[in-house]
Amino acid sequence: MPKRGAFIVIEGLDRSGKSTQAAALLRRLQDAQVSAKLIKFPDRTTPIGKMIDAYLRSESELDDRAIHLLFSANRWELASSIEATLRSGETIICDRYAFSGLAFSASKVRPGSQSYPLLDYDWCRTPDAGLPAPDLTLFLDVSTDAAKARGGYGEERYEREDVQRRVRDVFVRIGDQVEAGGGRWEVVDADESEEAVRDVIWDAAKDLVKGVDAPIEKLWD
Ligand code: 2DT
Ligand code: MG
Repeated sequence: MPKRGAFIVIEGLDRSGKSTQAAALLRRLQDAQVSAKLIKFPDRTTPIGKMIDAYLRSESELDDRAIHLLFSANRWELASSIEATLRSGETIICDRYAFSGLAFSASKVRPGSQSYPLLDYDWCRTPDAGLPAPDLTLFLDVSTDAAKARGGYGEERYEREDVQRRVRDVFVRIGDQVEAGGGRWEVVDADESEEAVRDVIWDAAKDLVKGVDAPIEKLWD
């Protein structure tokens, strides 16, 4: 049987260099004649994605559970196309995925509280269960200081230091859970230079991108 493509997810906080690194990995794969494509969540181009975009730009208000489910639905819209692409032998690099969905929602706190969760962690995890699972997740871990030195956060919802700190804590928990379930979760020190991070990512991905024999796993199975 021919090998399928690898499903590689890049996760991290804002200003961690995810998009830059995802693009760099794609170029490197293309240079190596590996068939690959880059996708990104949220995919703001679909009808659901447009609702997400308006929410992130604070042009609309949505119930916290409703927006969580929309982010998940935005992945489910593309789930079968992700599987088809992988089966065709093409590798996918994915800029954010269900782990962002879980980290950003489960890190929300009740109004007036700094630590009391608004949504239950397992409730947040459930809607994404069954999506194609990544073969490798690279978590780009950036410190608050480095993020600031990179020009700081933007104008969108969640682009605030207190939010980012809480999101990071949930990402650490998620990484432990992915590994406990047999998945591959690599923490990459994203305070390092762009070139250094690029090399670490290549080292982690280079065997996988030769193709994968194992079937596509389901997330949180
Ligand atoms: P970008 O800046 O990468 O476009 O992300 N987010 C993302 C969620 O809250 N839930 C999700 O499921 C996903 C994929 C992270 C926009 C923001 O959306 C957040 C940052
Ligand atoms: Mg952003």
